[in-house]
This record gives sequence, structure tokens and C-alpha cells, in this order.
Amino acid sequence: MIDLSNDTHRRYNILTGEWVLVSPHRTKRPWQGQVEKNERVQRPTYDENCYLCPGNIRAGGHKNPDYKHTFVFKNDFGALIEDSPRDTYSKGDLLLAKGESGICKVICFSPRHDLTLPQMEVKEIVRVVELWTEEYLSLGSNPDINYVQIFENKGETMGCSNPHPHGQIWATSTIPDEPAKESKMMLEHFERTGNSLLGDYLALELEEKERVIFENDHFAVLSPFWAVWPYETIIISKRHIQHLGQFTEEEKEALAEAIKHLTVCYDNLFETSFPYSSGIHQAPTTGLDNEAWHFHMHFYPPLLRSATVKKFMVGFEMLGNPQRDITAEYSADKLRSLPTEHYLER
Ligand code: H2U
Ligand code: ZN
Repeated sequence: MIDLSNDTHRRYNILTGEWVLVSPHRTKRPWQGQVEKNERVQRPTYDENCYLCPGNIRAGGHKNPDYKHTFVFKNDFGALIEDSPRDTYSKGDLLLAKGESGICKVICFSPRHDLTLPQMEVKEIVRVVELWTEEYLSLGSNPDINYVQIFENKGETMGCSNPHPHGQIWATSTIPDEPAKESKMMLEHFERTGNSLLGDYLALELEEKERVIFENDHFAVLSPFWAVWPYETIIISKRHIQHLGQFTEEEKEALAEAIKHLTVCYDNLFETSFPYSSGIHQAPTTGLDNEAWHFHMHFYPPLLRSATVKKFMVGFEMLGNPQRDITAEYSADKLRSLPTEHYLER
């Protein structure tokens, strides 16, 4: 057997069928880059120039209400447009394009300009989960919408345009590639074994414990075995449920608690507002039976060694496949050992 903590190896991603190259011995090479001091900039609770703060005017002249908890609106610059023509353009088999329609929305997590998810209370995050649920169900009930992607881009490095706590929803007529790959893998496992792919995987992880960072009665947070990003994690529901619409009140609260716990660990890791792209993968809204689907949430953070040293997907990774130096086991251990109180509140 290979030694996962020492020998160079490839790990298989059971959700996508793709591989990642892991080179643990490379963590032993010396690091001579800078180690910088993190700035603790305090943002104001309200910013008159922020287009997401309550009462302010957005592009196109829309005025935000004086919202008290969460607020959702249709993206004024949506990448997808409703009722866009779905025709096909083709030149033989060589040039192919298909019209795509959809709906883009923006969700403010809080009226407070200065907060982020890890600084919010669990009961406030529960309201975000409730809004995600309403949006998933209402957008999904539109016969033109077959997939609802809920996500958050956090931090300037991730291309986020505004520090006000917010996320986005892109609902599309087509199932995008990432969930489509997962759909295929989950279905294949379900048909072969009668079990949920992520259910079986989670049972194994909870037994091995090595990659588990946090668990409560309904969710587990772990560094997936096949992680690509240095501190990549996945939140998996313990119950084999397909989507947010099936959550009990207790499960909503447990998910909020898991998100809070994880994002506090993230911020504490380098004592910075930790950037990431996170998103929920759940059943497509095709109206078909999606029994094989298993609810989960991915977190893809780019930071590697400090608040500024990022991982880049370059060279072999662009041309071959992704590679990482620190193992998923190392990342889990690191995240698990951090204080559970946010560094700004200590
Ligand atoms: P990001 O910072 O993650 O890009 O999200 C902000 C979104 O808010 C972005 O998609 C939208 C942008 O199109 N937006 C509005 O809908 N109205 C505005 O007045 C400014 C920005
Ligand atoms: Zn704001």
C-alpha cells in the first residue's frame, strides 16, 4: 500500500470521476516567501456608497428596502436572461452553440455592512438557509428552470465586487457541467448499490475520522479525500435528502451551525477574512425523480500559506490535472485544531 502522507499519488474524485495529483513530500521544501501582518480593518455597519446596504439606490435606480434580516433581488446585470431564445446555431459538427435562458438573483445575508457569515449568529444564518430554500423551490417550480445554483463568492481575490455579506443564485434552463458530472456519478452508484454515493462515503469518513473537521446531529464538515484546493471542504447531510425543500427545522439550524463553525475556523486559520467560493449542490429541478441525489455544499478557498499566498491553477494543472502539496488529512487536522471563537471577538 502507498503511504498517503509521503508517497506521490493520484486521488480519485468519486463525485466527478476526475483525479488530483498529491505530492506530500513537497511540503518539506523551504518557504522563503514573505510572512505578512494582517490588517484588522473595521468596516462601518452602514456604508452610503454600498449598493447592498438598506435604503440605498442600486444600478438602474432601484431602491433597496429598509430590510432587517435578509433581502433578495433580481441581479441588475444578470448573466442569464429570462425567455432568451433557446435556438441552436451550428456549422456541421464543428461549430455548435445553444441559446440559454435563466434568472440571476442576489441575496444579502444581513443588513449589516460590516459582517460576514462567521460573524453572524446561527439564528441569523438560519434565515439565510430559509431564503435559499424559498428561492430553490420557487425558481425550481418554473418549468423553464432545470437547475438552481446557490453560491457565495467571498473576498476580492474571488472577484467579489462588494464586502457587504451577500451571495448569488443563478437558475438555468440547462444543468451546468459540475452538477451534471455529479448527477451521473451519484446515479451510477445508486443504481449499482441501492445506496447514496455520499451516504456511503460519509459513513466511511465518520468511521475513519481523519478528515472530519466538525459534525452535529445532521451534518458533517470534512476535507474530502480528493480535495484540490488547500483548505477545500464539503458539508454533507447525514440524511439522504435531495434538496433544501426537504429539510426539517432542526436540519436548517444544524446546517447554519455547520456553516458558522467552518467559516469561523477559516477566518481563524490566517486571522483574515478568508476568501472562498462556496455553493450548494442539490437535486436539479427537472421535475424528474432525483432519488440518487444527496445534498451537499462545497467550499473552494484559494489561500495556501497566509492571507496573501494563494494557490494558482497553472502549468501542469491547466494542461494536465490539478495538483496539491498538503494532504486533505493535514488540512483537516489544521482546521480542527483552531479555536472556535472568531479571532476578532477574542
Ligand atoms: P459579486 O460581488 O459576487 O459579483 O455579486 C454582486 C452582484 O451584484 C453582481 O453580480 C450585482 C452584480 O451584477 N449588482 C446588482 O445587481 N445591482 C447593482 O446595483 C450593483 C451590482
Ligand atoms: Zn453595505
